[in-house]
Amino acid sequence: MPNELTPERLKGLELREPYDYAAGISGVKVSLQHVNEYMNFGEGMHALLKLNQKDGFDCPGCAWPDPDGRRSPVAEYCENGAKAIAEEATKNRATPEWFAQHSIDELGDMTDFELGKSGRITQPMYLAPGATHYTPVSWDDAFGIIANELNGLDSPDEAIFYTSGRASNEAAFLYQLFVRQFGTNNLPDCSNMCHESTGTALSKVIGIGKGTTTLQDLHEADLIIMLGQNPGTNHPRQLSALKTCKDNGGRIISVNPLPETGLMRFVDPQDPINILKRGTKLTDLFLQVRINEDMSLVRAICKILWEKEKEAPGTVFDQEFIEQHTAGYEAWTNMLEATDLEQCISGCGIDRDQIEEAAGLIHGSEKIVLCYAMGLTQHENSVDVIKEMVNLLLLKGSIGKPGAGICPVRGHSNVQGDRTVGVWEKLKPELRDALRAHFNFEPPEKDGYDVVNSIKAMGEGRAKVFFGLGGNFLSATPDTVYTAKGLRQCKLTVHISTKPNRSHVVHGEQALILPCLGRTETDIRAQGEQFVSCENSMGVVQMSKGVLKPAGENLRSEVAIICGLASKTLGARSQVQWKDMSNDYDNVRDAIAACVPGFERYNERVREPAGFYLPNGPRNRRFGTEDGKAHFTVSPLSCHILEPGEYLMMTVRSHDQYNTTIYGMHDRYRGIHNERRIVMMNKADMAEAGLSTGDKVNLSSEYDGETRHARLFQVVPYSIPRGNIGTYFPEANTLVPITRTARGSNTPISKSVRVRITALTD
Ligand SMILES: Nc1nc2c(c(=O)[nH]1)N[C@H]1C(S)=C(S)[C@@H](COP(=O)(O)OP(=O)(O)OC[C@H]3O[C@@H](n4cnc5c(=O)[nH]c(N)nc54)[C@H](O)[C@@H]3O)O[C@H]1N2
Ligand SMILES: Nc1nc2c(c(=O)[nH]1)N[C@H]1C(S)=C(S)[C@@H](COP(=O)(O)OP(=O)(O)OC[C@H]3O[C@@H](n4cnc5c(=O)[nH]c(N)nc54)[C@H](O)[C@@H]3O)O[C@H]1N2
Ligand code: SF4
Ligand SMILES: [Mo]
Repeated sequence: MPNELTPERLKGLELREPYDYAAGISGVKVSLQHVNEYMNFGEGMHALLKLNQKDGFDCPGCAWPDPDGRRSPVAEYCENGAKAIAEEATKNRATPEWFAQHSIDELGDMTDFELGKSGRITQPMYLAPGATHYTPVSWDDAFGIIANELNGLDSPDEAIFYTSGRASNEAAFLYQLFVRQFGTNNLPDCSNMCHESTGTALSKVIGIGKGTTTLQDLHEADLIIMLGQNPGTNHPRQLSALKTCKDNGGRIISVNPLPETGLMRFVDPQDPINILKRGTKLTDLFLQVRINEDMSLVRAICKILWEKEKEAPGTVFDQEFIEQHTAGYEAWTNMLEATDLEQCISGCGIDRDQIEEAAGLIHGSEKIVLCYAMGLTQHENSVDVIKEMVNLLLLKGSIGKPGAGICPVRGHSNVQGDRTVGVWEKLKPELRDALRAHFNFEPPEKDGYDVVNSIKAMGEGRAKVFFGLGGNFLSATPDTVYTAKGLRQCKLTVHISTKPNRSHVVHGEQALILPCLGRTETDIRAQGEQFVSCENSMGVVQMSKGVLKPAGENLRSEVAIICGLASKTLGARSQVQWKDMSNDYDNVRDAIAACVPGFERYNERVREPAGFYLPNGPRNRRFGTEDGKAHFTVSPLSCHILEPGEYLMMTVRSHDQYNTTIYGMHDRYRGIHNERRIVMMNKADMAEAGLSTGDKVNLSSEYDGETRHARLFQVVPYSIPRGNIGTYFPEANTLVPITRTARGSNTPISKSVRVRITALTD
């Protein structure tokens, strides 16, 4: 019996030397190969020329910002962006005939790669109770089925409305408005699994749940510290910003359990001289930290700096900044006084000399930027870890001045914007008041379910309808077997999607797929051609206007789908002019401007060529905390007690995927080809466990008396600290326990799962 949750099949592992530089000509070649293989070439080139241009569309890849000023007229994108375009604007179609040819069981037997490559969905599809195949359905009937189920629930809180971070501001705002008028705050989003720990930590200590830097700050920094991030793969144009920093004389420290290629050397494919010089060395100091031991590393650095500060007060710390703008300094230095440096050094697993060197670089820098991503956010103590990073910046006064600040690098292209316009399971009182005043209804007050609580609610039968605005809930979430059980218990599961994915295959009693337009496509409504807008990682809101012909005649925009569904479901209960909203998105933006601070004159400002910056107090040292100060905090160090035979596992992305969408089978930079069911392992650990390269193993994790399994993986020797292993997301998600999450943010612990390895004898 095949495993439909993550088909356990091996493809033929091939190992090569990891790359020693990122991008360069091979990146361009791979971009064009993808465009050529999956798209009509003329359309592909047309789309690429408009990607990230001021009159074009926002890249559906990551949330890295575009330059404010001049943009390259031909190529303001990277390999990842080109792949995202090729994936969305593919010439393949998952038509009703395709669905007729493949039963649900057959779809379940496909790998994620095979499912995604079937192409764009062209027609709303319905899976009736007990049916073996999805069949086409009209939009009207689809809305009727959903409205019926929703209105038949005992309570609005029995429905869950998930959002993935690709949805535009316009779609996201209308979605949360619909959901709140329907009567619930059950608005989990991918952010719950991503930068929720950032939002929780930063709003506490600096009074805003976002980063404080601009692109210019990275260019001007004396020192950039990169922690828990793999930019060569996941935010490739960040490498250009790092290169500019180096060109301007800046330094870079990288902290990662893996020596990621993109952190080491960058060959700018657009700069012939740079290519001839074999590129730019990025990292000056690489610190190969143990998984989840960043806190002991930073604590050690702070302790060293504190000792120096005591010797010559005012020469290391920025005492003026500390005095004027911070709170909690005394408690923090008291804690440093009591800190055992040796314990921190042995905890992080890095040589003392290297830690001293890092402390020296920090000491000698006036302007420090600290960038991080999932390597810091997906652990049990992530909120504390991020606060510890802020401590480091505060002691140097490196926040709220040019060339300095904290830079949580966001994932999905509009994940930050979705949150800004109200997608959150917690409804802020200010937004609640604004929605009430503007739309004349009483929004619900009680917090809704986040991702983890949604899964539990479905698993325990408290939620019965699951609705997804984009994303792939089953594969992206932890504890795949348990999540599947929850989805299967639902009466109805619905997805607004562009392409088939596993969440369509593991379904409720009835299921619907509503196919939508993508970013690349033109969106013509009754009032003419529309555009949408997105907020990037640095808080800039910009318009995005597609250029390609839609993948099918029967597709609708996300905005149109939400408006159609809302009027069908709410009827006379709603006074919102859903039709006007869907005919002319200026109406949606006017509503956002009326309800969300920072969007004043939205329609006017979004039409300016590079968009506009949202307000960000900490950029000007105005901290939105209760006392107006930035806060030093004291947290306990990480503590992982591994039993013999246990390893700490992180789940990471390969170079050839976008989250659960698998572009291909090549993790090119790491030299791992043709196989995703792999375990990266230290050679000494392999020897100790009697394992050789390519050996087949099963993995298991045990938490709270329950054992979870991921079967049939192959061992790959890799440069990784002892006791640590790495696997790919989503194949290893079955091992991530739903019962353990980050304290304060409830984010799954996808980067620190205790795992055992069992060799298979075949
Ligand atoms: N091509 C591509 N681009 C993407 C995505 C994609 O899937 N593909 N996904 C998008 C999304 S939604 C997101 S959130 C981002 C994700 O971007 P990243 O956060 O870069 O993604 P991950 O692969 O999860 O990598 C995390 C990095 O953290 C390191 N790491 C793991 N644990 C630790 C730790 O305890 N400490 C430290 N210091 N490092 C650690 C890993 O070795 C790895 O280098 O990328 C976005 N961009
Ligand atoms: N183990 C482990 N798990 C993780 C992570 C990890 O590092 N490790 N990372 C977490 C993170 S950071 C994130 S953000 C989540 C991602 O979780 P999700 O956002 O739920 O997952 P994606 O794979 O990005 O969603 C892909 C699907 O979105 C649909 N789609 C694509 N474009 C569009 C569009 O324009 N509109 C609509 N409506 N649909 C579209 C397609 O059908 C596609 O199959 O996963 C999390 N899960
Ligand atoms: S860095 Fe991110 S946003 Fe920029 S082109 Fe690449 S994938 Fe797109
Ligand atoms: Mo993410």
